[in-house]
Amino acid sequence: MRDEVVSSVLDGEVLVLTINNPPVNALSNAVRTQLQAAVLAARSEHAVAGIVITGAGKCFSAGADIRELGGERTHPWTGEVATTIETSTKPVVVAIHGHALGGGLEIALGAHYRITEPSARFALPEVRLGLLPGGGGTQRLPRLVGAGQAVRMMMSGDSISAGDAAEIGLVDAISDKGTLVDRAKEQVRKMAAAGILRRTCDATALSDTAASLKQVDEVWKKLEGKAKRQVAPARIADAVRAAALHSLDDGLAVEAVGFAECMASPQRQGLIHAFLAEKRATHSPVNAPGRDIRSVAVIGGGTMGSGIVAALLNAGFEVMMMERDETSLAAGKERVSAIFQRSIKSGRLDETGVACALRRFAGSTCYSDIATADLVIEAAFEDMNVKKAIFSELDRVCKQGAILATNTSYLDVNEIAASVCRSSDVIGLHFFSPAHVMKLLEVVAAEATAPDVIATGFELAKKLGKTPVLAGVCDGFIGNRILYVFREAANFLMEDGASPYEIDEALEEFGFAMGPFRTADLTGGDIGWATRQRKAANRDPHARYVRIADALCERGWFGQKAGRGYYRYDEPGRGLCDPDVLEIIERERKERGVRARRFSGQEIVDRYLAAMVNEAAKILDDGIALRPSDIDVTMVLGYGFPRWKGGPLKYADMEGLPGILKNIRTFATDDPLFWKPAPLLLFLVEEGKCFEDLNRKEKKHA
Ligand code: 3H9
Repeated sequence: MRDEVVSSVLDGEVLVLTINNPPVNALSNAVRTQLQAAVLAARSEHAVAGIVITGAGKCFSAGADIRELGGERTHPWTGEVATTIETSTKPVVVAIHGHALGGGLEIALGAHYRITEPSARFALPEVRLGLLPGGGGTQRLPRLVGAGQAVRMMMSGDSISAGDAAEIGLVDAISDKGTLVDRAKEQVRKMAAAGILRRTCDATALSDTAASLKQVDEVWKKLEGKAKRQVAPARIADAVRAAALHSLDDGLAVEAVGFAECMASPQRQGLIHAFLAEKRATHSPVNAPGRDIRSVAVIGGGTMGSGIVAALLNAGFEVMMMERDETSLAAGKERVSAIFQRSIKSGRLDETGVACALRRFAGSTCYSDIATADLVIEAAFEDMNVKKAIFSELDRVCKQGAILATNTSYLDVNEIAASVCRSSDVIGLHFFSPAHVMKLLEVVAAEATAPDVIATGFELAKKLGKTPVLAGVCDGFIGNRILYVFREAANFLMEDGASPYEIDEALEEFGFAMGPFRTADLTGGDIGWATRQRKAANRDPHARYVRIADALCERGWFGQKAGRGYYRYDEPGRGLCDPDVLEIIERERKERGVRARRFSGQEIVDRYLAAMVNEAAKILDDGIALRPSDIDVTMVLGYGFPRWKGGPLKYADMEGLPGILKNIRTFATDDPLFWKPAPLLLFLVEEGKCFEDLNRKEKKHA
């Protein structure tokens, strides 16, 4: 017997169809088939006067089953189900709670009346997966709410509240919590008795064609620059223009062509990979419940510390900021306050929300004040002795069972853990700056870290709205270890003949938010300089070392904050190419006896990406990352890797690993030490496998 994923119950003359496909009522093939069959059967069922469609569990429906997308498209499609509902001769009312997303909303748009709980949210987020709403959404939503409103929703993928949905005409009524399905039944009875069918295809929000086309153009013009490398937004604009110009059927045909183009695009593969990779990373890698965390102390009120404080306050924690003296504490508090002021200005928070958050915030200069904290996050200066001194104080004052976390981005968490009497309570929580904005959290498990401490890191990330990635201990963990290597590849390219501007341009053209030299100017050259000095004693004497960055730092050209770096910042803006920098580079080349040669944009991308992929494979070999997709998540969320390419290892799979290995071997003829192929890469190529094969294995932390 096939599984029942749509149940039907007849209540008087109302047929109630309930989608029951946990966890999010995704529209799998079985759901679509059973829903379609039930609505069709009701047509000839005399006992049925009208239909209510609702969802079991936590939401109405999150749309197409993302794991099925990309496989063969099977009938009935979401659009066919929506049309079957729309053309039903008996009224259909949908009752929405939780979420109506993507295909879920498209099904609802096919109905004759939409009623919702006040807390429900609505979105057509397909664009985030490289798709357009292919279940009739591009045609029905604009007919209902107007072209401008519809195209904004579809191009952003953002969700709107029930209140906003009612205001724009997307839903017809908001019911009290708990009475949703009863209200829907009542409504369908009324409509059946009065013989009313309100079909979305007859809605008139597009009746002024010229105005509708203008609205699409206006939204598109605003987004074109941002979306220019992506397929889906342009196809959404085409489909909504078609909705304004043509009949529903003709518009649906344009939608179908656009959808097929999006499905065939590698961007769709990259974006869906990124979505699934994030979901996979979020699962705790240990079989243990986390510890209860209510109050958190943050040591250090600098940029990082204050960002972490803001993130914690936003998530509802009681937070204490610790600083060494009153002046530093006042400065730290000022930074937190500035973050909240910016949130008010941008509309992310209102005055009441900020006041409520700040009531949970306190500061101290005395360790004994944090004795009762459940979690302490040290975000002090990046120096092992400073960290050890702080952890020794924490060891002395903190209550038993408190978790002691360090936000170090490079230092040895095992060494920090070994310096206290409760090593199993120590963990790395590596936030990315600005910590209240960036979604990535590297959860660094030291050798002695207890499983429930790791689980707490994962639970904390979820509460903060961040994506956790488990990392082992090594210099730079996952992200910064790879960063070091691809930055080296960029430095070699620069010394060998490409200008920093050509390198940035090639990589920005590839899709990185910023090239490596623009990024260095933004983050400040002094940090990297200090790291290089720290590592100088242990550097392999045979390893190539490019001195150009040091030469800039010696002149105080630390980047944006100094007004000069690789670029000149004479006035606020993106920075100008600097002939003085090119002269310094030329001088360095001469001193090294390097004859500059030209690199095409493609060669620049090939070297940069090969370095990234090779180091990522070494990280997997070393057991620092649990699976390839975690590395993709890290690079997408933390290092500006273009999401629509999925991440470096998805990119490598799509390019083909043999080609990447061939490139590495070619580059190795100049520098065999740097370009030594990772054993895992050699193995995968030999076996004819790819990184995705390793994602499929269920992984747990050892
Ligand atoms: C679409 O509809 C195309 C149409 O136009 C049709 C064209 C013909 N499918 O996030 P959570 C899983 S495109 C399959 O932790 P939350 C998720 O992976 C689709 N699985 O919970 C996770 O599984 P696991 C457009 C899905 O409460 C579990 O559900 N729709 C789907 O924080 C729980 O998820 C979207 O893009 C799905 N559609 O948030 C919706 N959705 O535990 C994307 C979720 O094994 N989804 N799962 O890792 C979301 O935005 C959030 O998941 C949601 C729940 C808000 C629903």
